[in-house]
Amino acid sequence: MSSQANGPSRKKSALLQARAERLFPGGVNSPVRAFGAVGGAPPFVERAVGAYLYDADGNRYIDYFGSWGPMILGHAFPPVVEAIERAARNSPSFGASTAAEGELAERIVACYPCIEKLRFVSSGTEATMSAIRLARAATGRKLIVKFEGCYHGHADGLLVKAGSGVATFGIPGSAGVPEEIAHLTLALPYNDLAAVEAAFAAHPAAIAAVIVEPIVGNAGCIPPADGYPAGLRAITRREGALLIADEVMTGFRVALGGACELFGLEPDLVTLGKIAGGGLPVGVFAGKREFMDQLAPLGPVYQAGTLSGNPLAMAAGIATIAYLQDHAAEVYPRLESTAHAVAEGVAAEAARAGVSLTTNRIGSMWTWFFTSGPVRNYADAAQSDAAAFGRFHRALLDRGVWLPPSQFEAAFLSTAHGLAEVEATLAAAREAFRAP
Ligand code: KE4
Repeated sequence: MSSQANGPSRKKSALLQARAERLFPGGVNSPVRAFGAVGGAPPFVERAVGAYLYDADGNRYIDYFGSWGPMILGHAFPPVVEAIERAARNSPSFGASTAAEGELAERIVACYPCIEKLRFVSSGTEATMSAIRLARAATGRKLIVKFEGCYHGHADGLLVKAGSGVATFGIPGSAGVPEEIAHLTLALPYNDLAAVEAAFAAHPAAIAAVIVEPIVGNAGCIPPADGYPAGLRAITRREGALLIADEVMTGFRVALGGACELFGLEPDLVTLGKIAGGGLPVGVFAGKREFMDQLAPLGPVYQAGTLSGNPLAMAAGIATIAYLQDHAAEVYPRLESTAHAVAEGVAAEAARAGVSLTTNRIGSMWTWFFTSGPVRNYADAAQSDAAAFGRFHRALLDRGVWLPPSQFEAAFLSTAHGLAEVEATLAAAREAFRAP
């Protein structure tokens, strides 16, 4: 696979990149955007409409990362844009209570029966960080269990790698994370209930919560094994620990009620984000009243945010969730059939070219792993040929198809993607797999 020798001109992006590198570490405001995992220089996006991104040089790309999940209805979806414009005319922010917060909250509760109360924050990181503080307060315990390959934002206690054994304390996953904090987190292999049992046996009455991506997106897409979500629920309930379902990525994506709906999962707390804000900064942590009412100002757990429940973000979230609720019967089958055509279509092109791929997909989130597979956990995913994925990424980008720039990310598509985009993507993949 190779990029096209006469690939599209990106001169303006190159100039913008040079300025960005003088201003931002790595030229970006979030590391994955730097294309470090796939090589090449990232195009600078100027605008986007429907299924398409347009860069500073006027090149057009079919978008398969959708702002990392939020853009499920496509870019510049008119009801969302109009809602933001209307809200902006009343001033972008008040720092006071508004009716819009209640409207979006009621819509979220309608989609998630496990939620009795919620609180808005401005990112997924804030949501998971706050949920963990709440779980520690509610249980009086300190330890947290997470899973290798799952990402829950960049709070210190969640930037932790596995220790030497499943029951040993975590080690810092980033510079700047003190060992003392990492040692409060156990990082276990995903899809392995025996490892969870061993952790609870080694640390009786000490684990406050288990936080999990019920469908992993951050190691690439890794679905749970049959019975895994239910197994986590049973073990945590028996052991008196809270189960936190981190649905920042999967919420409203794989179903209106996310993975909780798909698997009939009733977590104690759930975190949401991305689609819930329609592309504006929104995070949510939510759950049973007995836990949520421990939050200030009612209870002793402090948590706050200047722009929490921001009127523009609420307007974008309401317009997005309302549309999904009103059109779910059409939206989710459409996303399923389009994603099937793209994901399995590219896999078929790879097979015809003798390229070994494992395709993991649930609904409109998927990953092509460059390995023979199966990919059931992070260790399996790490067997992938990331360099081959990088070549594939660059080859498709030069052919107008923009995949998430890492083997260990999920791809997404929107209701704006259709037959034309499927055919263009399969044609680009066919060429890329056949190029020397
Ligand atoms: P943010 O703080 O980035 O809003 O959300 C953190 C987060 C929490 N939980 C899950 C399951 C997530 O996927 C994320 C963020 N996802 C990444 C994509 N893998 C965001 C993209 C980025 O870091 O730039």
